[in-house]
Amino acid sequence: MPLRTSSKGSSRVNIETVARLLTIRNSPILLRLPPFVSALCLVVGIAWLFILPLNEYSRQTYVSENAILPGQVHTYFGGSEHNVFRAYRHEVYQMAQWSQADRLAAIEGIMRDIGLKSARQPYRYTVAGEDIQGTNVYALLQGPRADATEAMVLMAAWRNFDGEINHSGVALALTMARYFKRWSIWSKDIIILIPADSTYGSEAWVSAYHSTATEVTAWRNVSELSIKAGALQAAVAIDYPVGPWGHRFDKLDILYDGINGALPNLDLLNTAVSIASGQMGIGCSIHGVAAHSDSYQDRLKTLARGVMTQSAGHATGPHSAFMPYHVDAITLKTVGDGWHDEMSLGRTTESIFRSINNLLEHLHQSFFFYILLNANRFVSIGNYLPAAMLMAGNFTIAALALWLQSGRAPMTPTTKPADTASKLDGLQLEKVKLGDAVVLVPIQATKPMIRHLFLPVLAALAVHLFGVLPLKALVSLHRDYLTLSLQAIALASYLLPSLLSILLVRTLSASTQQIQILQSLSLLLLSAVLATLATLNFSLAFVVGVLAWPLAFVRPLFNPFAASMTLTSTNLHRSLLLAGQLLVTALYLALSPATVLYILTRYFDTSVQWTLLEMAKAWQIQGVYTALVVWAIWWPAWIVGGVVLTSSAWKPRS
Ligand SMILES: *[C@@H]1O[C@H](CO)[C@@H](O)[C@H](O)[C@H]1NC(C)=O
Ligand SMILES: CC(=O)N[C@H]1CO[C@H](CO)[C@@H](O)[C@@H]1O
Repeated sequence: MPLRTSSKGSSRVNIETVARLLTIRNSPILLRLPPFVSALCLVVGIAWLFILPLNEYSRQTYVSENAILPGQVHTYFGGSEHNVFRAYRHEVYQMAQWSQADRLAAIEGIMRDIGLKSARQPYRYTVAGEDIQGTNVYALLQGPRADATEAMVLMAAWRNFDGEINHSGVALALTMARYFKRWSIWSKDIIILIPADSTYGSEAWVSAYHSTATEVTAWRNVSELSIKAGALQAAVAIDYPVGPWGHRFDKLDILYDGINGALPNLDLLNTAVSIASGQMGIGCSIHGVAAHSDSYQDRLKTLARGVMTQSAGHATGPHSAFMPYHVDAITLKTVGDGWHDEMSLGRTTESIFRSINNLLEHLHQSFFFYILLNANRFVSIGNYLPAAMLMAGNFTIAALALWLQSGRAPMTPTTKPADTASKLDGLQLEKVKLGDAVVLVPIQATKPMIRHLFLPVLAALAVHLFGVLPLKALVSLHRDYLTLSLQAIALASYLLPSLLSILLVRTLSASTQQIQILQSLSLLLLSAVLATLATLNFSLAFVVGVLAWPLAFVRPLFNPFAASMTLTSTNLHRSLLLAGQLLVTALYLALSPATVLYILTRYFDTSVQWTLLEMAKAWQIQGVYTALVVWAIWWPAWIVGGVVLTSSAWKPRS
């Protein structure tokens, strides 16, 4: 104990302070505290999301980039363009009945008639035995004032996100192209893109746009683009899924989630919202919450849907593929029955493009990290990030507490010194010689222990590496075997912990301490990954944090008291502890990654095979890392939780 003493008197004071501190350090309260702090983090973290919809924690959106000037221009789209649109719509409707080759030729023909250079891009992906192929058509409109360094993209996928043929969207994009061609104001090039399919067509196009050489592999054959322009500034997709006879819509649903939860600059979204609602009088919705009354409930519902979508990390429209390339992109999707027609949508699109055209540089002023509560209300990262950090903190605290525990063994009564002198605050004290003074310090309830790290570190590494197996199986097997392999993984998930703990405890005779260290390491890794992930994809970190929470609380099942070493456990305390353990165990068993996947497919009313196939395609083609987080981070941590839970069952009885 490094005590600096100048005189006898102050040394006595110091020694008394030390004795007090030692009392606190060993007080049963402090030893029991971590699980409560851990639980508090969890509760506060979840409660945090529920206060975000309040006015105090969210803000009205605003456009911070002055150059955009949303809605400041008069739009001219209308009148004769309406006839052009009707003609194109009719043509597009007919094309839907033709073969792909005829259709591509017809679309290219229209583009050439308008006076644009057009090109095709065939692509083909083979994932899980499924062929995804198509041919994108696109055309370049060279801005009369452009210097070929910047471009904007206007898209309308042939088949929209729901797989419907998007007649009016394609017709409108072609009409806009014809209309834009006559203007001399463009200081950026405009690319008109008709991807064959909303998700993979745009993915193939944008990835080819950003690569110089495309290599052909067994599963990926994406052709190079024969026409390219400058750096893409922004992309806007139109999704106007109505049949040949037209249809008036009520609102624009603005889709903005990108791959892995990346978001476009908030200014682009604000520009679209302020043009549509301010200038054109078209209401805007977010995440399909069409009847949004700006009440607390509606804001919370929007937030919840946003978190769900972002945590899945998959594409939500043609715009999603652009985000990984740092191109801000959104999709305008018409919804509902109302009185707005294609001309209003055309004018909105025109105004958005003219706003982007005004930009002198990439959108950079506003936020890239936000949660929307409504089309014009958002929460910025500073306000929501603590929720995910608390989730990660919950695991850190549990890990540190386990680490501290693993370094101390309970003192057996026989080793108590005989000259136990007196009692202070209910603690037993012993006389200790400190320097030339004799002081009373509390008897140590525990004694320090050397940690044996080799086995736990090796086990933690092995289990995490093992996580590659389910990941590999689920992303590379043929689609027919996906459901079966998930069943196998679910079964293995429930058997593996017991097998591993037999191996560790019986064969390798791992001690209670080593199991504690294993759990501590695994939780530490989980918390570090979640904290890092929170800054990239807040929702995924948060959702995994919530689903994995029992892992912070699982303790050896048949010996629940070993972990909480206190001298003064009463019967009530023991019963509470046991009840808590049973609750945690039940939740632990219910919340395995495979079980959660089954529950989610039930909830969203999709088939397991479809979900797994989509996950495999998203992982392989678009690099969606949700599957990696689930199988290489959450799943191993869950397995370790099970090892901890069952470890005491295999302990040889002495
Ligand atoms: C890749 O696609 C192109 C265009 O469809 C085709 O010509 C080529 O043969 C394909 N390559 C392979 C290896 O399949
Ligand atoms: C041909 C086709 O798929 N048309 C669809 C276009 O979108 C409308 C409305 O969503 C559907 O009802 C049509 O079937």
